[in-house]
Amino acid sequence: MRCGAAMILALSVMACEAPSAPESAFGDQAQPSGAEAGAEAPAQGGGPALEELTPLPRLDGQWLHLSEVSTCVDLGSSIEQLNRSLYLVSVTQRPNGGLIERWEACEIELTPVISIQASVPEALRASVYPIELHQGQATGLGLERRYSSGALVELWGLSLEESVTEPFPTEPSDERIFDSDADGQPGATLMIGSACEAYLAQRRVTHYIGAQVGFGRLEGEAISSTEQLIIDASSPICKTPYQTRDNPARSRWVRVRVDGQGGAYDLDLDGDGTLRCDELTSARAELFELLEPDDERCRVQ
Ligand SMILES: [Ca+2]
Repeated sequence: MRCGAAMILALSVMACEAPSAPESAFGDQAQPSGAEAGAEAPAQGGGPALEELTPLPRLDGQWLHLSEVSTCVDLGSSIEQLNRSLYLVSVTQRPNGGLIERWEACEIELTPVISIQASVPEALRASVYPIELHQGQATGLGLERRYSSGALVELWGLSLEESVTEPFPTEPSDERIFDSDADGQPGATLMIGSACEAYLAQRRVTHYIGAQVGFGRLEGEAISSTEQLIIDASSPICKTPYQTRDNPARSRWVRVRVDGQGGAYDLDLDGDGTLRCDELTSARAELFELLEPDDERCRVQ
């Protein structure tokens, strides 16, 4: 059984919880060994059946993490823009629950604003990621498990000593701005539409907080704040800054184990023992239901 995208955590817990095992004349069959369950569980299509899965004591392993962060763009009326980022997160959990996480961004998608599609070039993605984070914490087991990522700081075209608290640059001449994607233009280059390039500095700080809601699946809120300074552009039309607001009530994340442990999804499709982004992006549609932009959700209540 699979869990639908859950706006409401409580509903999702109910939807994903494993059914209690029926009384059996053959003893307890709900404890298969992890490796065998993994080999037998279907990795694709409908996903593994919950009753065949083995609860895992720690979060160690590899996870596909979809972050959907909502921003409201105020251009006369308010328009919702979603940043859908798909990360491969490799997790090591210490005995105290402290987490070492390596975040690789496989895909960063921005939904269009008034039909203009911004896109993140490969050079920008490769210059920023992976990010290693040592702030996460997990406590509890199974559906009691709670998770916090700590501050994931994504700096584009920018170098800061105090990455969260240092004041963000306000002038293009700020010496902390640098050509991080090495394309000869200041800061990081974002494509605006198909022809225009914007050169910018950006800081995004995100805390992912949530809970385990089913086998190999965590969900929760994304508390995220983005600052941006447009330094220059290849055409004046791309240089226009616009007012944006963070929209935390719509921002959320879902994380699914994809390394096959305990009967989880195994997205090592070519069986070479490593997970690569090209194996993962095709699974996005299968594993996650996406939010769609809804400008109504940008009205100030
Ligand atoms: Ca650059």
